Amino acid sequence: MAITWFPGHMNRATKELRKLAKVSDLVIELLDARAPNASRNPLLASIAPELPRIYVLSKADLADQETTAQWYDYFKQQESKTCLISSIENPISAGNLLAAIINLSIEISANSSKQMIVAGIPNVGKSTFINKICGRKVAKTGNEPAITKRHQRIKLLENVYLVDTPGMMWPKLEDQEAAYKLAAIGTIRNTAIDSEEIAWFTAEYLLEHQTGALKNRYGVTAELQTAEQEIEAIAKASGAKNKGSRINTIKCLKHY
Ligand SMILES: Nc1nc2c(ncn2[C@@H]2O[C@H](COP(=O)(O)OP(=O)(O)OP(=O)(O)O)[C@@H](O)[C@H]2O)c(=O)[nH]1
Ligand SMILES: [Mg+2]
Repeated sequence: MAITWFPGHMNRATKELRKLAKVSDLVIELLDARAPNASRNPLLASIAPELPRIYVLSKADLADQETTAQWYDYFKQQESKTCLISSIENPISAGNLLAAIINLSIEISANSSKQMIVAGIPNVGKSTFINKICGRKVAKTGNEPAITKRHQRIKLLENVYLVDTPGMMWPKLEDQEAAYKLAAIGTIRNTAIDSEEIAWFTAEYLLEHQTGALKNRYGVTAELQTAEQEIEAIAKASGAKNKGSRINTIKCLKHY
């Protein structure tokens, strides 16, 4: 099933973002560290190419550490761009953010106000990031895509503002393998996907690329050779079963 998901509020948010970019100084783009390339929204690149950018590799606690380090180096070396890594254990503080901003030669002073857009795909952790930076709950969060529906301007310091934005997809997902990865990490509303299909895609993908991590996480000692064996191991470790002990593949997907 081809995946496409671009509800009306995202279309509206895209238009508003174009206006917002004209009066902002910086874009903070959150990418899911489990799939940084798939989670780069091409619309965002086209909306504000001239603005300095901080990439935040979010949910690093769920991602492969070495791969995250390679992406960090890749973004850091780009002109007018830098990168931060965020995880549950090590969220970005206001101090970390301000240091990154100064590094990009953006001056924070009492004379001029600065506005920073926090943007990215749905469910990547934008609102959580803002709450951590502010040290209090100022934005609504939740573990499903499209929680934030409208822009919200938040004062961080005197003269420094953050704008939380709705998670944005783009109208045509040309790269369907990337779209499947986004579905697997919870970017796309489950009414727009076939969850069973995504569960099998994820099982095959992780078997090919992350067998070691799978075995560690689910305490598997035997060799995992097929996606069926993998799903069975996850169901055993997580109790993802229906009545009659039949494996519930969709629950297994939620457990990754
Ligand atoms: N494991 C992990 N979960 C995180 C992290 N940051 C955020 N989350 C979780 O990810 C889910 C989505 O967080 P939100 O902050 O609502 O994401 P958002 O990008 O604002 O989502 P939308 O507004 O729907 O676009 C929540 O359940 C958060 O607790 C992280 O660093 N690690
Ligand atoms: Mg949000």
